[in-house]
Amino acid sequence: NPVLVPILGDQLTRNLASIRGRTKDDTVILMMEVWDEATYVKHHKQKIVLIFSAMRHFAAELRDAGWTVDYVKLTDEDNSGSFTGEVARAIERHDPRAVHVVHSGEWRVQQDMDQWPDKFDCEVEILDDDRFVCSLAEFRDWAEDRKTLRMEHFYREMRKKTGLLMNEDGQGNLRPTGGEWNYDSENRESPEEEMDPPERPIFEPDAITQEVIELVEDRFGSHFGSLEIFGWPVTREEAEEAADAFFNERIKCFGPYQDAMVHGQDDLYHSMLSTSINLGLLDPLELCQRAAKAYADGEAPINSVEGFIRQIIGWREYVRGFYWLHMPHLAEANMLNAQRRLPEFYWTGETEMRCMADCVRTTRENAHAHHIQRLMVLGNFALIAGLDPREVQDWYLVVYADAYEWVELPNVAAMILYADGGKLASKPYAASGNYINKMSDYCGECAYSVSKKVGEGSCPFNSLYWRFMDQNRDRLESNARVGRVYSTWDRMNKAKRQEYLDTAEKFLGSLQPASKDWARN
Ligand code: FAD
Ligand code: DLZ
Ligand code: SF4
Repeated sequence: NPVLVPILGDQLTRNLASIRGRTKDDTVILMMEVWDEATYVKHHKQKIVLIFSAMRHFAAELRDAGWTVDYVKLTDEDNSGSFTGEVARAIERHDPRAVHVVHSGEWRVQQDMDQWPDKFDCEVEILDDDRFVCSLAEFRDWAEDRKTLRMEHFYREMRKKTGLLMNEDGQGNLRPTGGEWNYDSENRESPEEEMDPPERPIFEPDAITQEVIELVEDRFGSHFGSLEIFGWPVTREEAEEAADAFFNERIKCFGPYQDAMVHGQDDLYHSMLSTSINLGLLDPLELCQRAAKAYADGEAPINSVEGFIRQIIGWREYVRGFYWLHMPHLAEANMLNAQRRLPEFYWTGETEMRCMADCVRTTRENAHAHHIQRLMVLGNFALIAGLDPREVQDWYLVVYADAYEWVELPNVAAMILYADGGKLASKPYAASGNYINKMSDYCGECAYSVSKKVGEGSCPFNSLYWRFMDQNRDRLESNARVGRVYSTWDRMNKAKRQEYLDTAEKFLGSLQPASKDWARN
C-alpha cells in the first residue's frame, strides 16, 4: 500500500518535507480544489485563478517527473468540498498505509487536520513546514521568556542563524555587514518627480490558466476584483524569471524607495515576489542568499539588500511565529474597541481621497498593493477611523493574491490596528496627511487639502488622527513612543481641539458602510 501525500494549495514546493526522500512507486500525491477553501472568504478573483492555476501546473510538473498525482478538480462530480472529505475519499480509492502531510499554514485548516489521526483508519503523520527559517518550536522557545516581543531582536537571531550579511571581525565574533543591523533609516526617500521604474514581467495566461479564468468567471463572478490583467507567475520557472527581473533591474532602488508611493505606479521597485514565495514556488532563504550575493558582488547597496532580507527573515518569519503563538485569540482581538463598519469605498474605490482611491484601484486591478500602501494609507485609515478589526481582517484576506491568514492577520490585527495592545509592534502606526504627502505624490491633485487641518476641504487624515489620539488617550498615553503627542494636543487651545473633533465626526458621519457582504457568503 502506498503513502498518501496531500499537498495543499500553498505547498507547491518540489522538495516539500512530505515528498522529500520518498520513492515515486510508493507514493500517491493528492491535490484538491475544494469549495471550502475557495469560499471561506470571497477571495479576489485573481487570487483563486493564481492558486488553482499554480496547483494545476504543479501537478503537471510532478506527473512529468514521474510521480502519481491524484488531482481533484473543483467541478469533479463527487468533490465533497473540504480537505477532510477529499482525504477520506482518497483513502477509499488508494487504501494507503499512511498519510503524510505538511502542517498547514493556517490555523483554521490545522484544526481540521489535527482530527485526521482519529478520523482515518491509517497512520497520519503531520510534518513541520521547514520552508521557514525558524520552526514554530524555535519561535516559541525564543518568545517564552520575553516580556515583550520585538521584530528587531528576533531578526538579529535570524541573521546569526543564517549567516546572512554577517562577517567575522577577526577575533571570532560575528558582526553585521557594514556595521549596522538595520538600515531602515535609509529606506525612506520620498519619490522623485520623474521616477521611471522598469516594468515587472507579466506572464500571459497559457491554456491551463485560461481554463481556470473561465472557471472563476463562471463560479466566482461576483467576487471582488478584476481579471482583465492576469500576469502572476504560476510556475517555478516563471517565478524565477520574476526574481531575475527584480535582481537585475529593481533591487538597486528597492532600499531607498521602499516607502515611496506614486499615483498610478503600482510596483515601483518592489520585488512583487510575495505571491510566489507564499505559494512555495520560490524559496525565501535562497532569495535572501541571492540578495546578499548582489551586495557582495557590488551590484546592490546595503540599504536595499539589508531591507529586502529584513522583510523576509525578519518580518515574514516573525509574523508567522507570532500568528501561531497567539491564535485563535488574535482573530478576536480588539484592544481599542473599534466598532465602525468598513466603508463601501474599500470595495469600490469611490472616494475623493486620492490616496485611498489609488490604493483600492491597484488592489482591485492587481490583487496587490505594496507595503506602505497597505500600512500607511489603507491601514492607517482603518486605524484612525476606528474600523472594526474583523471587517478589516476579512478585507485584507479577500483582496490580496498573497494573503493567507498566517501572514495577513498579524499584519492587520497587530501591526495596523494595534488590536493586540502592542504585543507585536511598539506603537500604533497612526499618521496624519503629512506623512502621506511626504512619501507620495498623492496630495497635489487631491480634492482635499493636506495643509488644511480642519473644516471643509481639509484632509480627513488630519482630523481623524487627532480624534484617534484623543479617544484612545487612556490606552496610549503611557506608551513612551506616543506620549509626547499629547503635549502637542494639550498645547492647542480648546476651540482648536474641538474643531478637529467636529471635523472628524462630520467626515465619519458621511461614510457609507458596505452595501453588501463582499467578504463572506
Ligand atoms: P517587497 O516589498 O518586495 O518585500 C519582499 C518580501 O518581504 C515580500 O515578498 C514578503 O514576502 C516579505 N514581506 C515584506 N513585508 C512583510 C510583512 N510585513 N509581513 C510578512 N512578509 C513581509 N504579505 C503577504 O505576503 N501576505 C499578506 O496577506 C500580507 N498582508 C499585509 C497586510 C498589511 C496590513 C500589511 C501592512 C502588510 C501585509 N503584507 C502581506 C506584507 C507586505 O505588504 C507584502 O508582503 C508585500 O507588499 C508584497 O509585495 P512584494 O513581494 O513586492 O514585497
Ligand atoms: C486559498 C486557497 C484557495 C482559494 N483554494 C484552495 C483549494 O481549492 N485547494 C487548496 O489546496 N488550497 C487552496 N487555497 C490555499 C489554502 O487555503 C491554504 O493552502 C491553506 O489554508 C493553508 O495555508
Ligand atoms: Fe490622502 Fe489627504 Fe493627501 Fe488627499 S490630501 S491624498 S486624503 S493624504
